[in-house]
Amino acid sequence: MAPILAADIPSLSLLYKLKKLDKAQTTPVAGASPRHNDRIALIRGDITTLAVDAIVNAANKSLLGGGGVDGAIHRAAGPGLVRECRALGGCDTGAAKLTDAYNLPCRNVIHTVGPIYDDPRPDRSEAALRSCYRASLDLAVQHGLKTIAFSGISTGVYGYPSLDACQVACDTVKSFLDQHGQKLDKVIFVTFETKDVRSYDSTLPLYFPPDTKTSVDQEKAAKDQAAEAKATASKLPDVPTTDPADPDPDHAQKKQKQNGEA
Ligand code: AR6
Repeated sequence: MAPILAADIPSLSLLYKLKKLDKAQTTPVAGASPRHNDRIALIRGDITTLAVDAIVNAANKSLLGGGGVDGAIHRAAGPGLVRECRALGGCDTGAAKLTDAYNLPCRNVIHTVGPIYDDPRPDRSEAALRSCYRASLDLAVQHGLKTIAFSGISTGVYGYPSLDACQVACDTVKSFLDQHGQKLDKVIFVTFETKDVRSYDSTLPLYFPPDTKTSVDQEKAAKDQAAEAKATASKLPDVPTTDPADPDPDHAQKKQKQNGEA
């Protein structure tokens, strides 16, 4: 499959314009605005096909590979990746480490270790998950990586409920962009399973709402255009309902003859 370039991954601004993403069904969170909508992007698919600066791997503490997205990344990268990971000495939950990408089309892989969801103490899981996003974004900026794609972290075998994890992801990325927005060109959320697609479709508009000013302007422009078209149409002559009379009666006969000859 041909790699997908960062520039070809639709931003939220575009998704709203194309009506591929609805505005929030409830009031957006406090402080939410459309200012990051050109920098946030959403795509459903296999993260290993993205030709971005960094993809973020939902790894385990060993960093030596596993199932899910971790397995897919190691398979696509080839054996060089696990060799480099062996030298890293593992990674703590909530932390992140950077490697080369080997056979992957991206430049680097950021490996982060999400929490195994702790049902009785969800606040602990939330703090660790927040830390994964924050540490990954920090690493990207430190290394001058401008486009970063996140798979779901902990939302597979680690059991973090998809909607809750999505809220943490959106909130942490929003706070980061509020502070360091200009240091990143694109933060891409990559969904894979339907549950995550639904979570992002309903949650993104709460943190990154559409630009209603633009929508109102666009609506006004469309109305103005329609009114202008109506006014122009009213000035046009009526469409004839009968054939025009031929000013040359011989011509009519000639035409009939020609048609008969043809
Ligand atoms: N591209 C994008 N997203 C994917 C892909 C893919 N190719 N494959 C799966 N996902 P998981 P975790 C999504 O289980 O819960 C591993 O064994 C998937 O739909 O990969 O953090 C590690 O070694 C889900 O939303 O990671 C660890 O031991 C998300 O990726 C453990 O699993 C994360 O699911 C980590 O568990």
